[in-house]
Amino acid sequence: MLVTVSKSVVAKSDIDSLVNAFMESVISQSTGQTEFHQAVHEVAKSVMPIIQANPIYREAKVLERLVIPDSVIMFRVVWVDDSNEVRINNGYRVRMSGLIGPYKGGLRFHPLVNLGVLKFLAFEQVLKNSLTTLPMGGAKGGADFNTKGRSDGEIMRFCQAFMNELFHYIGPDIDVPAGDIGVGEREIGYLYGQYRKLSGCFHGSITGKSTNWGGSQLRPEATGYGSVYFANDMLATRGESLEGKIATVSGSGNVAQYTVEKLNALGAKAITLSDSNGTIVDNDGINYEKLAWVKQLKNIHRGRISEYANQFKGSTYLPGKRPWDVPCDLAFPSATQNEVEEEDAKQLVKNGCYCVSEGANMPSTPEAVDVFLNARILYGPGKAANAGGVAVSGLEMNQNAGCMRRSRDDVDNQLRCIMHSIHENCVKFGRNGDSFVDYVRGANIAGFVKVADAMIQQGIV
Ligand code: NDP
Ligand code: 2IT
Repeated sequence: MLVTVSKSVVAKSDIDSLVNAFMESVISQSTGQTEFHQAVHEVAKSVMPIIQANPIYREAKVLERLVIPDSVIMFRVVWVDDSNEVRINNGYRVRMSGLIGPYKGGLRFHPLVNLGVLKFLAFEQVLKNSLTTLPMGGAKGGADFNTKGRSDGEIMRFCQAFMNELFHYIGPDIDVPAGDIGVGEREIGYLYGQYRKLSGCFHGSITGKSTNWGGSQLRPEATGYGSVYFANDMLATRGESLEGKIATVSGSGNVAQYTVEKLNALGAKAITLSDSNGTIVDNDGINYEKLAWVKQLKNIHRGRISEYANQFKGSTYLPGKRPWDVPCDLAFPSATQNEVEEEDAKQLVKNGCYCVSEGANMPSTPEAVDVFLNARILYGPGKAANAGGVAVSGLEMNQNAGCMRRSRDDVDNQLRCIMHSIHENCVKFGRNGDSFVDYVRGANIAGFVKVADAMIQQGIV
């Protein structure tokens, strides 16, 4: 480490003014990109004292440089739907920082995708990837394409059209995309097939591939499992474990499914799942058998979570609701950004929730984060708690480069070790004088320092 992070040399009010001035400049360069501003603001608040205490960072303008992408690729995606209508979508790849490794981060297909959303995700990815201890830069991409209601043929044609352009910009040492919302095993298959056709190579240029053709064991499970391991590590700081705890989980996609699976394995009881239409509550617990049914429903039949309540007696469906009113010990927001608002956070805390582990990226609004920190609960922000997914992607890159494969147990052990080291780093940089751990500050500083040091060491480029 090139700098000291022990104590702040500048008064809090001065730090606030510096953060405000910095944010004014960021906002003026990226008008309307509200999610990006939100992500940058949170990090700036954490790292400004370190920057002020270390002239080397200030003079090199590390933060100013980190918030402007290395490059942004924007492109047209044209494809033909099942009724022979020509469809047009916007495709993107935001390469935020390549300082510590090839660009790495997922692709999101969702109608709300825009440049600001992808910049926020790419910015978070830079610090998240830094936390994993693996050599990966940060990127994110995707399209404003809605996968819902589309046939397999339409999904395939869209993925092929998307890759027709993206393929110019990716490669195992350049940029390695993976999945995110709306991009799962099916989409990765079609994307990789087209990449292989165009490049004529079997490179590890995408992660999340099927284990039959170069994918890592446990990559589908990794984000959800990792988020539960992170919660377990947070609980251990209070001498507790997951055993017997009641958990609420939002979403019902990749991350939510494997969060529930690992909660079951470690003796906790998950009682909710959701989608953008509503929430199901099952006080008996979403056991393995019920989870297997959910996986079929979501991954094969592409159904809605409301169907759970028809299938399993004793469960209820709450249309239009999120899970945060349901009393629990632990909460795992695993759907999307800003899905936990201030009132939700207050309700969670009021009902006794004392541990939140974020499977999703930036699921809590800044006001909700303040509620958690002021209540001094265990709060694991997404860039730390959900880093297991990209960490196993990093292991997949490493296996592809070495033409080798790792066993499930090996990958699981590495995932546990990586989540544990992220937790340790958050504690190291986030522990307050009174021993409360502010995991937000810890994750931001630990992720930032490594990237900032790399920036200085690599010169003004
Ligand atoms: P999936 O597409 O598999 O599932 C997404 C789930 O979230 C669905 O249940 C979906 O419901 C719900 N959802 C999506 N958008 C919204 C919205 N605007 N409002 C309410 N619910 C919504 O995605 P993942 O499980 O992969 O991703 C979930 C979160 O985890 C995202 O924040 C992603 O960035 C993050 N993440 C994912 C990783 C991965 O490896 N996949 C790694 C790290 C983080 P509906 O069907 O109604 O849209
Ligand atoms: O947000 C994320 O970390 C991901 N969507 C996974 C990225 C990856 O490259 O595996």
